[in-house]
Amino acid sequence: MYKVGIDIGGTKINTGIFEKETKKLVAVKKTYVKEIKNLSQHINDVIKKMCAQNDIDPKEIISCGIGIPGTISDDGRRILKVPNIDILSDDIAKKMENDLKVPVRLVQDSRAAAWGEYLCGGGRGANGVVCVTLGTGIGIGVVVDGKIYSGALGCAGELGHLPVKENGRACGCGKTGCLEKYCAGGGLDITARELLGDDKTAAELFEEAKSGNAEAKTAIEDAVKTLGSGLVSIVNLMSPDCLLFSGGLSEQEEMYLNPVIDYIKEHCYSADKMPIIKKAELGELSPLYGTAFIPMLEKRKAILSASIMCADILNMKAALEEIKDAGIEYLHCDIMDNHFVPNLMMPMEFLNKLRDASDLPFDFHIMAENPETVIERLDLKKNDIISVHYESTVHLQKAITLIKEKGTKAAVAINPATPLNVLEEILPQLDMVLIMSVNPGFAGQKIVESSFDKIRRMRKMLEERDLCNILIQVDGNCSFENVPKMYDAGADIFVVGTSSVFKKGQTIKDGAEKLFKLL
Ligand code: S6P
Ligand code: MG
Repeated sequence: MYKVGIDIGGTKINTGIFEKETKKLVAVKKTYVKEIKNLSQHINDVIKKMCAQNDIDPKEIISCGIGIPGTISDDGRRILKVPNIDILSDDIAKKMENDLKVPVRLVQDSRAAAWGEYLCGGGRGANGVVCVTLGTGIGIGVVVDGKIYSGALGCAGELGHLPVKENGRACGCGKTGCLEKYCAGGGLDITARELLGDDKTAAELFEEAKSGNAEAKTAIEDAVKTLGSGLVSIVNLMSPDCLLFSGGLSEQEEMYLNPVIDYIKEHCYSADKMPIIKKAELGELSPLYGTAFIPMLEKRKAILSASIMCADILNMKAALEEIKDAGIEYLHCDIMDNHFVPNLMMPMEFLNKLRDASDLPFDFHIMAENPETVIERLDLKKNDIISVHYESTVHLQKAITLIKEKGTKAAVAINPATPLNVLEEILPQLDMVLIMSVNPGFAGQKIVESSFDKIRRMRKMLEERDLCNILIQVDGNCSFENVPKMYDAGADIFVVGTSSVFKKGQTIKDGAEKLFKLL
């Protein structure tokens, strides 16, 4: 299996194909674009050509990450702001997904570079990696404790847009006097034009300084100090153990990179240890590694919740131990009142006994009229989930607020005939949606076939609303045959009962193992 990483710049597109397991880069190609009407089609053609040249079956490509020099929505699907290039359309991820037929996610390119270096380059083994890309602009990617840090508002690392001069040079971000307009390649190009003449570039500014032009030398020294001081603030704020430099301008080692590093070392606050400060190891390939392996494109985790009403009630203690041992993460506790559903199940006293016998979180599924009174009586712990049926109360929002006040996770369950649009208003307040794939009340029922499509539509609804943090649970006939299809449709948590882990003639552990292998 293969993963594709793409890095889109002002004029160039770098495309890499990686082996999924070994993270080995098996093919890389640089293409140049000026004005491309159909960028998605262009990239798709490049990938196809690369596959043909390297004997790769395109069907073996399982995902594609794209690095963008701008701000991206949390779910990696939309471009929010791109200061410097105009070849990108908002729906590039969607178009690429339609063309490639695999999941596609966007990531800010400097974050991708930091992630690539953290995984496979100079940041391996570090806990806090800051990677500074010195290119036409300045981008900073931050990795903390194994996670890309984006900040609460998604704009972490935008040091390039630190104001360093009042009423200074105009910047693509819409403001003036930004640090990158003085210290990045594009900024030094402007300095070169101002000092040496209209057709001059940053490269010539460095040449002039090397051959003794005092003005050029001072201009570069000023840029070193400005950049160095900005980076000291990053080091003092984040206290990383590794600070890396990549991008074209970092090749100017003698006159630029090394003095910047010296400045940081001289001025940053340190107690007993200094961060490692050096050039990134993967060069222009670091964003490719980072985009191909962004966590968002890793497989969704499949979670099992064991339906306690299906366990052997006479050997419950042993069953609870086996459930935990099998890697099942929740105890699904059905509460039925013989009104909302035609069955009666799990008295409070029994649930409390279960609580004492297992430290797994509970996944309460309330199938009762007046669910609010049931919620009030539950013995709850922080990581529990409570699902209330949409059909069981006219005061759904009140019930969800009550669950939240109890400090647990809140979910709404819907019956097979209930349409998804009833969730529209309440969705942002939820941690999970429970899709019933049988009519509630009994274990061992036949699946309602339309459930697969319902899960698919639910996943789409969450994606369109940037609500992918909400989990989708399915309850009813989560069998060995159905769970993989439910997972592919977009479900995360599977209530496992008589059709899989509690099937006769096999242990709970064997059943769970079999399911995990299928996913
Ligand atoms: C049924 C209840 C469920 C069942 C579970 C049984 O209304 O809400 O949680 O216990 O679905 O699973 P199975 O595999 O027997 O269908
Ligand atoms: Mg249930």
